[in-house]
Amino acid sequence: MATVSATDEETARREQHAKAMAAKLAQMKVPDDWKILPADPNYKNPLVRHFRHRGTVLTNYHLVNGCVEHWARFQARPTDIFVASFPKSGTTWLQEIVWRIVHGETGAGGKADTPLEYRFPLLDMPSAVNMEMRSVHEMDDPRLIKTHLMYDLLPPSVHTSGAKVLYVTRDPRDVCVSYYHFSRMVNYEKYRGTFPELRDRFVRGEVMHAPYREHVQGYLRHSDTVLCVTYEQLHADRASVVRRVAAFLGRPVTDDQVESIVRHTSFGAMKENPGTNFRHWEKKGLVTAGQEGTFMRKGQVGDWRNYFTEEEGDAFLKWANEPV
Ligand code: PPS
Repeated sequence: MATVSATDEETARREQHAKAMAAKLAQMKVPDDWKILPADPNYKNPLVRHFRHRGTVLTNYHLVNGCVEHWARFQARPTDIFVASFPKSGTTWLQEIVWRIVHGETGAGGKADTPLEYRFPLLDMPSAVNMEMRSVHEMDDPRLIKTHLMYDLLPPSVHTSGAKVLYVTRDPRDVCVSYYHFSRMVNYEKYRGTFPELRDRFVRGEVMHAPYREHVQGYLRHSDTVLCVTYEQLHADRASVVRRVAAFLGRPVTDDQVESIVRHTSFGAMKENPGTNFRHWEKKGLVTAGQEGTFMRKGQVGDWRNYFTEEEGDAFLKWANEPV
């Protein structure tokens, strides 16, 4: 697969933006409810800092970009559809399925090879200048919105508007492995610690959007209103998941449509699709082409076996499943 390098102009723009945010952070009074976590030298991007805010971990990007004010202003609509998750749980997979159920192959929602973050932007950041995402406010109805926010941090109107919320979970051991590679891949983190170091940070609840258990259990507690699916179900029987999602959204699908959605959402198809493999990130300098592979990495169930011993895997799973 051909790699694309960021232009000098893009690299310079990104570095300038990161420095401007660091300068802004240095000048601003950090609100009392944002507690900075100790700097971790394993993050080779020295500009990233993690904070604990209202029980979750966010970064200086969230703070400086005013995300809390953005969530407070956000008004959900009854036609909105949210795909929520703890990062690396299969969000992109479920998003692509939802997008195809709502929009078919093309149409009002744009083309399928348009970067998914334009078709299905993230709620969590307001302007997201740095991530090049589209603002949720610019979208036509029905708005398809991704979020990694914990259930209790969602703007209240999400719960009262009648908007539909879907949540995807995955074997936490595979989530952690995928998280490790993602943290290595993105230049805003450039994680260079070992897997056990990242795993311990994950368990301590110090990675972005942690704590993991509270995140997952917070949504699963609302499974009477939130449609919960798993990454493993998407692997084992995607057609059934497509039908469940379509029924939940009140958008019936024919057998042909199910077959087409299943085909277009295989790992191979989504890796080939530059829109779902986030190939534009290379041009933007968000990732360095060729260094850590692409967003669509392995897409497997059980890759954790290459990173945990059997005992470590059992202990991690026991920890992840403990009620909090
Ligand atoms: S993110 O950054 O939080 O939105 O990431 P997320 O989309 O939740 O998770 C990325 C992982 O999901 C895998 N993925 C898939 N696996 C199998 N089939 C399909 N179609 C598919 N689409 C995405 C992706 O490869 C990441 O997992 P890993 O284990 O790293 O490969």
